Amino acid sequence: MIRNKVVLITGASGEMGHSLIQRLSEAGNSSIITIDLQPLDPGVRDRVTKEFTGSILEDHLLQRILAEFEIDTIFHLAALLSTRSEFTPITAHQVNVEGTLKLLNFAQAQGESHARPVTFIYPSSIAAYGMKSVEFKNRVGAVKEHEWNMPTTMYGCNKLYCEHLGRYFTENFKQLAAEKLSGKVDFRAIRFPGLISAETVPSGGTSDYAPEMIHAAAKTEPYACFVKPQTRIPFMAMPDAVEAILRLAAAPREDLTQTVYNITAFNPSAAEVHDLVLKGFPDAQITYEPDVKRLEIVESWPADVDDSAARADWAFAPKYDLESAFSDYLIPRIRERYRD
Ligand code: AKB
Repeated sequence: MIRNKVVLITGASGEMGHSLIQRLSEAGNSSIITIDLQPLDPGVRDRVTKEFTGSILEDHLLQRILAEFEIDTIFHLAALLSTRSEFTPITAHQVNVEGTLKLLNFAQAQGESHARPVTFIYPSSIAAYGMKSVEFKNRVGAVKEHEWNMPTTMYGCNKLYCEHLGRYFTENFKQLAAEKLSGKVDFRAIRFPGLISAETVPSGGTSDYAPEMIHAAAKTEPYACFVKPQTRIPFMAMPDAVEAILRLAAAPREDLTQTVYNITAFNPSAAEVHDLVLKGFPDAQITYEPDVKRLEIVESWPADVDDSAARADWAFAPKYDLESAFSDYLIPRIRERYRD
């Protein structure tokens, strides 16, 4: 029986999904299928082989995909982000944990059916960390993957636990491969910092203040920032985030010394982001109205992360630093986007 070989993207309508579809289809060597509750943006719809509208929690959807397609790689982007997850923690657990477990099990069934491991790319987050205090996080600086794994949010707990679930499935795979049985799941995770995209505005996250500030300025709307001027976490530009997941997916398994990797590009304070926004949009009206709960979440995330393992193992190298992310990517692209 012949099934079509494809790459599966879950949560494909989200901010990273659109950029990933564009990059994969431009590279031209993979057919793409997607799952999301929301329909894909018309701008990317014709780039995918098949779009499934529905939830990753629906077994019949996964069964249909299993019957029709042979999947090499899964980019599992579907998740409820950190702020939204605090409002609906049980739903967050269902989507973020039970959804990921279903997908891992699905990957295992795929791997068994074509006797090759399925590469499973999982975007984790700096939310997996929990720093004791602002003073402490600023003092310790860049944290390594194994340090301060004490998340304070439901989303952070979900991400950290799913990293372990993925490692469990992969160790199973390594053991089976050593015994020359069929391979199953090859799980690889990136702990992303806050992401800033020129194309989309995120929703439901807590690092959203930086992209919201820039997009509001471009639309000449006032913006009240929900963290303090001195609040600091790591960030990166969306094209570098997409390049990173593609690079990790393509890395030879034997080069990977861990299943979870930090990556980052810059770590400005909110005031430093504000200054760069003013350079591009001098009339921007930005004020600070910290939201106690959201500020507390951001303050529990590290001020910086150590990404030396990603740089050494799979040559992670972001193109944009803080200045060039604004001057060469964000300001020109966002200005273009809102031009009337
Ligand atoms: C969020 O704010 O929830 C995400 C993240 C840092 O994982 N952007």
